[in-house]
Amino acid sequence: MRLTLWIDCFISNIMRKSCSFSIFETILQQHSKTVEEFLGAILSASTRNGEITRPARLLAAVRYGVFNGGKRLRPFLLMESAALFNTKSKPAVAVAAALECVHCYSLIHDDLPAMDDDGLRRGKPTVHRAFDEAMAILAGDALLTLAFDILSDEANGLSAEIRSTLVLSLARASGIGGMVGGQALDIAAEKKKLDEREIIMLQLMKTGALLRFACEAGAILANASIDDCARLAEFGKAIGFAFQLTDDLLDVREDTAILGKTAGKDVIAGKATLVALHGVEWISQQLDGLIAEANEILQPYGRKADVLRQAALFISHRRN
Ligand code: GRG
Repeated sequence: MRLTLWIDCFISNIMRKSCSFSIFETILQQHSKTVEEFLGAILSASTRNGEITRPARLLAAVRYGVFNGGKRLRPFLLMESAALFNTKSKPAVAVAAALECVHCYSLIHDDLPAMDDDGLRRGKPTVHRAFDEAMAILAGDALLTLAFDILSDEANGLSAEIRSTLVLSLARASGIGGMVGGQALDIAAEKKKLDEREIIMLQLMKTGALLRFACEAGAILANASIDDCARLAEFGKAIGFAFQLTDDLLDVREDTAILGKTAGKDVIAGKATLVALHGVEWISQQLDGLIAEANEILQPYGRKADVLRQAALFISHRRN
């Protein structure tokens, strides 16, 4: 192992035990507030040009599924990736809000009886429990559609070319060969034991694709070079994998009250996860390697990328 990687692993091990994420947490909260304000305005009862009316119960279900205490990690990653390239914040907020719409839709649909059948999300009753199944399906559909509305709207201040690149990238990340495809593989995995390669593929798609998009999109909207876009995509891929490994760990380690969603579901469903396959210690080592990799990818950006470095650490130490 290269010396720098070894040092990174060593530091991340120490930080794992004693780390405080104060700068990261402050900026996470600031970005979260900005994105929630944007979403609050766009999810008001007022119609937008071309709409007819917004049914009150549907709007209430959508708002319930969005404003229920999410960490807003994807918007944060997107806005901080964009900030590396000194871009204006207005377009980044809009694109971040669009991404959060897709994320919230995925959680609402994931909780449905036909999918994970979960009653708890972010510590509160899931949308289909608080409203009903039909409303939860429609709320998810409305959010997915709204995401592409926001991305393609010239009001976000981006050029037509960048808007269409973002629309295409988000469609690819969230659709049949991305998040939705990953969910399909996950459902199939209840009946078929997966090997390591198949589990990694599933995770890259189901959870990794949106996290990767978050980082790459920051560079795309800032009109960064092809190399920078590729670098941020690689960073997103590394932390996306770390995010999922931590999620698997949390499922076996934490209880429902801390997670805000039902704990132990993977074990109960007999799902093949990398924790089940290799054990907790192996996961810890992988996480250290991924943090080191993420740090190395960010090297060209120097201290400017410190907040993203902290984010990588947070992702692999989070408790919910
Ligand atoms: C139903 C189309 C469809 C897709 C579902 C992403 C997904 C695919 C399902 C989510 C299931 C799940 C809990 C996956 C683990 C990783 C994950 C996405 C956790 C939730 O993300 P956080 O922790 O959530 O960023 P918050 O609540 O903070 O927004």
